[in-house]
Amino acid sequence: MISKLRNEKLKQWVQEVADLCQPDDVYVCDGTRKEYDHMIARLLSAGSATPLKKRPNSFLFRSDPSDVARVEDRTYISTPSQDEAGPTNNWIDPGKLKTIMTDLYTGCMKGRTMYVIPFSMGPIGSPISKIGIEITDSPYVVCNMHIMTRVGTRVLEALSTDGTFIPCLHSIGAPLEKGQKDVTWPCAPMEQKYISHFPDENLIWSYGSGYGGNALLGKKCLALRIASAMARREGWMAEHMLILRLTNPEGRQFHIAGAFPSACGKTNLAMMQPTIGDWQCECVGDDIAWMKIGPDGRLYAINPESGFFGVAPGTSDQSNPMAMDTLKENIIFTNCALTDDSDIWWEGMTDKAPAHLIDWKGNDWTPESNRDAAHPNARFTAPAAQCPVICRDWEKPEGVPIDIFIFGGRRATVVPLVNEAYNWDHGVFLGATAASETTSANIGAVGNLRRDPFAMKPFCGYNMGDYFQHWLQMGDKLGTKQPKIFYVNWFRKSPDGKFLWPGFGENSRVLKWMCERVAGSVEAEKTPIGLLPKEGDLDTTGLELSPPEMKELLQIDVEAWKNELPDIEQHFAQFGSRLPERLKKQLEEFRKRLG
Ligand code: GTP
Ligand code: SPV
Ligand code: MN
Repeated sequence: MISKLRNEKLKQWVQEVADLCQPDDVYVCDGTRKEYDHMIARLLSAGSATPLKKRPNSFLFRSDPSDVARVEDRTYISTPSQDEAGPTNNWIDPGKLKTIMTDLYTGCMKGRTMYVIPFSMGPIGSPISKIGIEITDSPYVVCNMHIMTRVGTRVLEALSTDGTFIPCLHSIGAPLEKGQKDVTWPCAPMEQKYISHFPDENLIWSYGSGYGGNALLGKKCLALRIASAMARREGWMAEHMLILRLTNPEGRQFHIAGAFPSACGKTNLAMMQPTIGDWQCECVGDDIAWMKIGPDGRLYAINPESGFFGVAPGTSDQSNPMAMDTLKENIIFTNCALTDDSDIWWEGMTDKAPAHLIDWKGNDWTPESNRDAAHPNARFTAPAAQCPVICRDWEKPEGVPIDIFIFGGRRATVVPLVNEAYNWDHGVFLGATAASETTSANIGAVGNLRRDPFAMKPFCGYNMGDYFQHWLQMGDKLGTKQPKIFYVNWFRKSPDGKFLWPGFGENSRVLKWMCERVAGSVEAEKTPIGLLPKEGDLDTTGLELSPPEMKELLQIDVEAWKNELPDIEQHFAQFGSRLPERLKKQLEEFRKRLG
């Protein structure tokens, strides 16, 4: 199989990895439906997959209860010096880390097949696209990569004999001794998990986990951590952003890119169905944007992925009907609950839970069970092309021109529904100081407030101080073609703990105001934190929201904002001399505006 590879570097690397990991056999993926079916058949016979009768070609997987989300504590940016990785990343010296991991990789694929997955992030052959090769011992990963990226022989053809690729080595870290029976979700214990990045070499080594961003290496590892470092070197941007097209009743298109932390609303906003008359929303991407300045000086974005790896809980016909329509066939569900009639269910899918389920751990469940039936980070893997509102231009190699950037997060208090930056530097300040309550997309405490600059804290492949500088420089290059920057919070709560804002499709009202700001058709209210909608400018027709509730949503409590200052100072202080002067200036101006 290896001898069939025509790219010398690839052939050599695959041989090296095979020698190290000692799999029983090696298989080079061709990306065909036949191959997918074959993998699924293997997973079915191993008991890892459950077919879903209600959804053609769809399967449920249950992970090991210890392997349910990304592991930020075990994720490393391994640059020659710790300073290059910066204060927001875990760091181990590359030599040391490679020694540790080479030890782990030695013989780690015994008893298993080693799959070689040629994949393209971005349309094959597009000048923006990058080719990766993932080596993995997980057929579940192969199936997911088929959906999430463009896999197969066409990629090898594009790579040709001398093309370059990003090597992504993955092992679940669970070799099988002769005669040893496999488990349904093999993985390694937490202390052996390593999700490692070597940005100087464009190299990814992942060990021990089979879940999501830990294992589908095209996504967070390549398209964000490695790509962000490449983007800085090459003068473009790799961001944790959804991309959507909004068309107003007059037919004018606005393209919006939004960065919210994990499980904070990107997928939902990307497929949102506007509740306001005659506005149309189309989805270009739900998680990652690669952006380059085009010949006209504007910023163009592509979605490097070809699927959605979306949060299942909370998804319903009410909250995200377009996602529900996408999920009808050809889907991989992971850690959802199983119904008695062979369908899936999760918290929030229906008002009333079914009377009986098999929960994500494989146990009987009833509404009296007092625990979640689906894991809070249960996910669906779905082909993007199946989304009824996928934008007709979603695979356009040159991308779509961005008019608006949105930052945001999950904040029960303090942060208003929407706020526009005074200018680019102020917008970068808003992104750099973004804070959000932690979610179950990472293994760790949920609900803790943390600074998550640009929603990139877990995904920036270099020093975050330099990343801020890169944003400022991109703004300088864009000049008058800069997108406008906004900050949103869909998650403000009333004193009795309820969300004040209805969210989901109603978020279109906020996007409409942004578009009107871009078009210059409405004024805005100057406040210490930024520009807010003037009374009556936010379209609330038909919304059951009382004037006091609306007031609370847009409320700016100056004292509460003053209380944020010490934390912002501390956050900035960790970057030392790498913190751009222009951001220090923004902080001082903010302090002055607060009085
Ligand atoms: P990742 O895939 O982890 O990057 O997450 P994401 O940013 O795409 O988040 P997603 O859209 O999947 O939303 C995560 C959770 O937030 C789901 O349970 C949603 O139902 C919920 N959510 C999304 N948008 C809104 C909103 O506007 N209001 C409220 N209250 N909840 C929302
Ligand atoms: C996220 O956590 O931001 C995700 C899910 O999009 S994962 O691919 O697991 O990182
Ligand atoms: Mn994400």
